[in-house]
Amino acid sequence: MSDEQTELKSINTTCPYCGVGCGITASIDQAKHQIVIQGDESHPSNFGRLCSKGSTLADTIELKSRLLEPSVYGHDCSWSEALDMVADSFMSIIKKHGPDAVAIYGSGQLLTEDYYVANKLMKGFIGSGNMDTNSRLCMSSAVAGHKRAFGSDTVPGCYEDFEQAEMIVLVGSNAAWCHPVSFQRIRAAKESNPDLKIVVIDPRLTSSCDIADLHLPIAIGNDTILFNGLLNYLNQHNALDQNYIQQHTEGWSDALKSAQDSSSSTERLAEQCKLDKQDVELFFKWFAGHKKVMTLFSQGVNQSSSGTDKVNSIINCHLAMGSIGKPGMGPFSLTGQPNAMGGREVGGLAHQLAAHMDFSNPDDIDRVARFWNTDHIAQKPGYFAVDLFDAIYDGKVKAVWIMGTNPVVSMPNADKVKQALQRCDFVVVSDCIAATDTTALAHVKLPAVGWSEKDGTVTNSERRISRQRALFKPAGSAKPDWWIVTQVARRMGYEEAFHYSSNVEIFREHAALSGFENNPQQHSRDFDISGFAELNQDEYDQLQPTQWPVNKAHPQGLQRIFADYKFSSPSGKAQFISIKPRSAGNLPNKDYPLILNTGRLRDQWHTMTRTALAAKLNQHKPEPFVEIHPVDASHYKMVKDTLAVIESPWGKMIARVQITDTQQQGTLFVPMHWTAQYSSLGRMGALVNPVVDPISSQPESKHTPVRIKAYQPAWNGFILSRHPLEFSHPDYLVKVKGNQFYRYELAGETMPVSWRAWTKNILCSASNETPQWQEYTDPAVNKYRAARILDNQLQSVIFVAPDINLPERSWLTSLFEKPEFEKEDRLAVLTGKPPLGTPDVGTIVCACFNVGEKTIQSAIKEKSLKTHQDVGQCLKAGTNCGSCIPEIKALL
Ligand SMILES: Nc1nc2c(c(=O)[nH]1)N[C@H]1C(S)=C(S)[C@@H](COP(=O)(O)OP(=O)(O)OC[C@H]3O[C@@H](n4cnc5c(=O)[nH]c(N)nc54)[C@H](O)[C@@H]3O)O[C@H]1N2
Ligand SMILES: Nc1nc2c(c(=O)[nH]1)N[C@H]1C(S)=C(S)[C@@H](COP(=O)(O)OP(=O)(O)OC[C@H]3O[C@@H](n4cnc5c(=O)[nH]c(N)nc54)[C@H](O)[C@@H]3O)O[C@H]1N2
Ligand code: SF4
Ligand SMILES: [Mo]
Repeated sequence: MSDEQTELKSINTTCPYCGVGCGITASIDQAKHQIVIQGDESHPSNFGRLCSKGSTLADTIELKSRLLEPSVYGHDCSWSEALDMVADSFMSIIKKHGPDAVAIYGSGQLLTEDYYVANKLMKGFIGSGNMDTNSRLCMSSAVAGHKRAFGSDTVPGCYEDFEQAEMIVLVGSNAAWCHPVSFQRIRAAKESNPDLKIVVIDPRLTSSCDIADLHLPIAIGNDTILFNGLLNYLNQHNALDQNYIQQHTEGWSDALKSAQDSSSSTERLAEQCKLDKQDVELFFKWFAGHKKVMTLFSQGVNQSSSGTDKVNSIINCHLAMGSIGKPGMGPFSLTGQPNAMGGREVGGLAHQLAAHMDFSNPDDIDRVARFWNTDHIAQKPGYFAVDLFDAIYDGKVKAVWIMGTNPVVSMPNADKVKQALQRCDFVVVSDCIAATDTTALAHVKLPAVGWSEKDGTVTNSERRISRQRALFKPAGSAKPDWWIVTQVARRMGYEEAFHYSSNVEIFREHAALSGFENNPQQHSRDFDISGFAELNQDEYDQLQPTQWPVNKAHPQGLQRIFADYKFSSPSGKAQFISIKPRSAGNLPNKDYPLILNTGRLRDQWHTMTRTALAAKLNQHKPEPFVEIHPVDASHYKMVKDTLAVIESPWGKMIARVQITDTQQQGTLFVPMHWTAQYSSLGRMGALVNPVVDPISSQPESKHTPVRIKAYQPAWNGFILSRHPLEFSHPDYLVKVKGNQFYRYELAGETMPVSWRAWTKNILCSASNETPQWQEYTDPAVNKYRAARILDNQLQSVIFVAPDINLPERSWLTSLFEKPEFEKEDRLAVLTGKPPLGTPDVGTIVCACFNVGEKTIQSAIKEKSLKTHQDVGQCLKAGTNCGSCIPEIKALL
């Protein structure tokens, strides 16, 4: 180590993004406030691997974008002012209108400790069930399905099952992009065991199909028909485990009858699901022919008005084959958020109470009330997310506290949600980021510590509790969410119940509640971590990743639940559920003939508040887009790379057209990520219908009737600038942070009178310097280009044209990384074409190593590369997280 190098401190923590729950080893340079991120090789959920998002976490740690000070009605203030304001306003509304006039809307991105106290405050002490969470939009169908089948919300299996399985079915999951480290684990399992069968059931041909032996592009919403058909097939082909069915389950004959009623023949089924009959038969044959089958499911299942039924139709098939509770098999719900599971444990959903107890059981209410020592406990469920925002809109709920979620973007019918908050008497938002679509509507903003400062626990998809540890001191005046909640609770008069001085005290209490009057012999509540109830600070700090339950019977935790085939239902048996398939809530019609599907991209996290800060993550898909099948594209006169307006009865958005046969005819796909912070019209939540599942109340985010038409602006253009720019929106604007530049994609309905004046106003207004100015105008064809150079460095370029005939951005953006602006660049910049011999990398494919499409293409050609491994060896592309491998393969 050289003299300048300071000693690095190494801390193990957990990734704050998806439910895979990867362990991270962070090497910290406290003095420079810098970290180096690596996968934690000892963490059993990832063994050292990270995906593009986890690997770039260091790039998201910046002060500029952070919410640093509390504020009340737009004015920064002290913590005590802000906390008093929240407590007083809540109390006065409760006094006037009762406890149900206030609500908390939380998130699977809160730590368990944060979540626990928020839930305890609302349900235990304010005395209302009005604490719901964004998990209502994410996991609630899985929760309801588990509860119906097992009597408890329990994920039976674990990641180790991937290696033991003979067949893995991915239903409504694009794990390649959304659970990349688990996906790579499955890929590796397949590589070492080519007999492992992989089936992907998804209306789109996604990157996850890269390792699939069979892809079933099911028509959106029809999974219950398919799995009912499978149940029927298993029965007809003697693939049942009669013994298991008889001894450990109930409801078989009714479930079978429903399945028989709904799937008269494979032809009919294939027709309904718009699948190939042979493909369906092959899937059924494989499922019936393998003992160790795992079915991994995610939002294509949960986010549906039949979401809960979809879950149970899957579980039914596993129960019929006796494949639950044994290694290498079973239904497996992939959780979305880092602490989606922890939120379910504390009871964060409005129908839940705490620690896997809920309002449906009066004994639970009594038990929790005694444990919390309160006589104020809520007696009934509160509003579920969609109803909650309707109740706010209608003035029934007059104060809401939103923590760790961005509902103005992520809720269905999001324009109404925005109006609801605009009409609400009192809106409090706790966030770590200053400018979000939701903080924009807050009366009180409370700065929460973000990842790298937060400290506590999260639980991943396989029930594994891991520690997130603080790497740095809080930024500005930011405070932990648990601290903020307890301070408000104390001000509301609940000093004693919220007298915590550290997070470990909260964790201990949560652990104790999970074991309170919980008899493991009777399987009364699977969620039992009473083994942690006595943890001291040091043990908490050293806590190793552990799968619950953790109790006397399983002091080290437990990999698989239900191995004894004892379930948590009153009879101790698992329940078959009779499934009668239903169609989606709103079907396409004459005015809205297409179906809109929504979902995720590889490199962005939800509403982009953090991932958009990492330049590397913005290169793969820089702009909101809509995917459309070639036949629909020609029918609706869509041209590649132009803009389109998509409208539903609820709202509209504008997105860039991508024509692809990975999309089914009659359907469109848009990513869920863009917000008003990064795009003027890319907030897709505005379109999404507020239909919910009748059992889980989870919104149907994957199926909204829409129409599409070309957006025909008078001009198109883009600006690249070394510094962020402020300008009043043209009609279409998308902002992208790059490495040492900002990119603005633009379009407008009217031409400015003078392009020169318009441009100078935007690019030069903030500075009084006299830059060198290069420009080129062709008024005859309405083209304009200009470059602004200062101290021999490119400051900004603008290109405008009446059509989309504009230069590629990749070479131009590389000029911002150059220390000196060279002579040939100077000449080339206005043509937008690199000087001869300059490499142009093209669109970034590998975000981890920043390798572009054109670089890969030319290496393939020049070096005759044959496989993705060859490309990896030559360029490193695809060798870290592996999520770009499908794209590399496509280039090959
Ligand atoms: N990169 C990235 N990763 C993430 C996230 C992120 O924002 N970015 N978010 C995390 C969170 S919170 C979640 S919940 C998970 C979500 O993870 P996933 O559920 O895998 O992600 P989605 O893209 O929402 O949807 C998955 C697929 O469902 C398909 N689908 C739509 N309708 C149907 C249907 O009716 N049937 C079937 N079988 N499939 C259908 C869609 O075409 C889509 O490809 O991802 C987590 N991981
Ligand atoms: N159409 C459509 N809509 C969807 C989906 C879909 O597939 N399609 N998916 C749904 C699903 S599964 C989900 S999970 C939701 C996600 O939707 P959201 O929860 O709205 O999305 P995020 O961007 O994750 O919002 C998290 C917010 O919390 C902040 N934050 C991060 N860490 C902390 C913290 O520690 N404390 C506090 N106080 N704040 C923090 C972030 O800056 C951000 O503003 O979207 C849902 N909406
Ligand atoms: S797969 Fe990626 S996003 Fe998910 S936990 Fe691991 S590193 Fe984080
Ligand atoms: Mo989610």
